[in-house]
Amino acid sequence: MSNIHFNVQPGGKLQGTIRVPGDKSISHRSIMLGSLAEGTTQVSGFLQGDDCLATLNAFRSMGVEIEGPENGNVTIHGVGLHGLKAPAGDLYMGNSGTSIRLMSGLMAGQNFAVTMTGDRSLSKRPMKRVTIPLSQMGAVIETAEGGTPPLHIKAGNKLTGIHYDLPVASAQVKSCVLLAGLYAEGETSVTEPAPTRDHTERMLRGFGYEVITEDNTIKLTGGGKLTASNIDVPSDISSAAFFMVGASIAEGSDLTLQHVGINPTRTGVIDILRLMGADIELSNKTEIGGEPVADIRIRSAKLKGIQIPESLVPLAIDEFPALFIAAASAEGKTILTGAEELRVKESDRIQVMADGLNTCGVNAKPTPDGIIIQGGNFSGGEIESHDDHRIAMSFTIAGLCASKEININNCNNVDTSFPNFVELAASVGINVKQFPYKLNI
Ligand code: SPQ
Repeated sequence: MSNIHFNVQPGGKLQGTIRVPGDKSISHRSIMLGSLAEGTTQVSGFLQGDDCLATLNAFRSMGVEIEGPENGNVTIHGVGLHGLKAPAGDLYMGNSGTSIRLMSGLMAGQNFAVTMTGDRSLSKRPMKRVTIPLSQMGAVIETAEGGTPPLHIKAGNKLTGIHYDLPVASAQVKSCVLLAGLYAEGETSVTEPAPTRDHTERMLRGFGYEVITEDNTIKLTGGGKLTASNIDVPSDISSAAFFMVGASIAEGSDLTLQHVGINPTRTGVIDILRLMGADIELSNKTEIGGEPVADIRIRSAKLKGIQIPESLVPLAIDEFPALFIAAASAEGKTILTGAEELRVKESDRIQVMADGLNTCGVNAKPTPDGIIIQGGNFSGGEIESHDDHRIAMSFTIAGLCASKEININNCNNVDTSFPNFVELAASVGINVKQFPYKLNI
């Protein structure tokens, strides 16, 4: 595959009304629960990005009949919790941490062995956070040295429910343990140190499974069944975030993003931008399939640097690369702490963003658990994305506040979460071009 890079010319403003693609987290979960449900699940608004397609292909290779995706529509003929078949080969999860971590919980409950692999970036990410609780439940899982993929999950180990205190605020670990709990004897419960995205709990309930949430503890009992339920996936607030930041920092902008998921466990980016002085208005609030959605209108505003409240960190965890661009164009200093998790995403997002900002002449100092960014002049330069879609997209919107061109290397992985990013960004006013050019064939 050729190395795709983006060229971004400085300046521009964002105007218009757009709809960004479907939510990645909800799309993954729709395939997982739809496959394991009894009956047929229709999904609309499904994100046709590489990550969610990795999940879809994995279930197909375990015997689930799945039609689509076509224009975001997927039909899943569920096989029930015990209807999966052994795949012919390894399950390739590409770049997707959500696929490998959530599916390790599900695979631990099967009566066949599975090996899950990933790309260069995923093969560096920590998996002990899921293998430790799963082995406490009775699963037998081997990892590569250092606790990274591939994961070899042995067949047919009987699982028993546990209570698990999550050592990190992670929706993937929480979901992994709860999904394994579907196959475990007795009750499985997890307590999280801070609220994280709750799409798994909401969707399980939507499929008729009892999940009890009491304060920060979530519990369910194994041995039940999932009943098929249709899912309308809202637009991904993590994808919307690039445009929220872009419209805030580019003078003269007025942009509306339609039908965006505003689940309160995901809206930290709105709270942080508002604390920085952003002009963000929510309208047409409604609830679809158990998930709140709204239209979001953003008008440009003078942003100021802030100390980001640590309580908002898990609620905006994927939006920090974009928020660092907002901080770089704001007046004054922005300080982030309590965000060490950013170091174990698709890249070390603290270091990689600091390097890129420094390249562009911004004073950004990484700290063990965060970053200090002095807002001010943003020139331009050559950026390495380190296989990380969110780094590539963040430096694309940075063009709006840059004084020189920005070239971003290795942007192939933008397709993992936002396949039409360049076209949509260009259509609302970002001066971005992709090389080699995308061929419409
Ligand atoms: O799937 P992946 O690669 O882990 O994707 C990321 C992202 O930026 O798209 C993280 F790098 O999102 C995670 C998110 O950070 C998706 C997710 C989920 O769907 O449950 C939860 C978060 O991860 P974690 O480790 O905090 O639970």
